[in-house]
Amino acid sequence: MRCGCAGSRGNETARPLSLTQLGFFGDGRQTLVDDETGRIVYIPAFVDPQTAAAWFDALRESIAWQSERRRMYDRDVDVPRLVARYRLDDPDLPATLADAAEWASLATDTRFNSVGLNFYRDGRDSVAPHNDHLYEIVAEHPIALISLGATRLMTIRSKNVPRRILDLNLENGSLLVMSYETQLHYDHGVPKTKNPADARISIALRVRPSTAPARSSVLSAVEGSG
Ligand SMILES: O=C(O)CCC(=O)C(=O)O
Repeated sequence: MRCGCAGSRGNETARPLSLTQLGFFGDGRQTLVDDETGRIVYIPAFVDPQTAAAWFDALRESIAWQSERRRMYDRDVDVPRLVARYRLDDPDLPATLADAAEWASLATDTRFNSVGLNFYRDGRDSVAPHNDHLYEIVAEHPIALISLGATRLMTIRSKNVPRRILDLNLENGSLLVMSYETQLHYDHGVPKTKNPADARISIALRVRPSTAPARSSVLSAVEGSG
């Protein structure tokens, strides 16, 4: 299966939307996987363009973006993107992230408790194919990814036969929802591109186990070294 999913739907309001407005009853929603391997749903224009632009600017300016290095084989390499992470009950949570979490929670009927941020400065930034660590997410809750800024390709590939490849353009303002089960069956990644690419920010909402070690408010994301 290969999917060049694209499309957009204008929405002028800056307030949280009802489920009907969000397209959960068909308007623009694309169900990419819905079987025993899990469920992947893509919703273009989940966030209206004005709100998406305001969120992008606010996050780019206000987040204490971290650059990281990781051990790869026998050497340390730069993680090719900037990252940050908050718990949603953090008193210092930026208002933009509280809003984004509320929208995603409403759309997915999920009480997320964690938000990871990725800042792709240009086409050289990326995240390598990976699945979320299963011990870091709670079963039966989905992962929600809101994309802001430049469109970037996400590749979603099955780990086992039958081989499936989904090439999905993540557009500004879109929401991608992946069920927990998909993390068992698929890897996802954002490859580097030689095409000109402006900056992109992704907001990744998750339900983390309450037993997860306490960490400071802004943490480096460990998912995917790119
Ligand atoms: O930037 C994206 O859309 C993907 C981010 C991702 O895979 C992750 O945070 O684990």
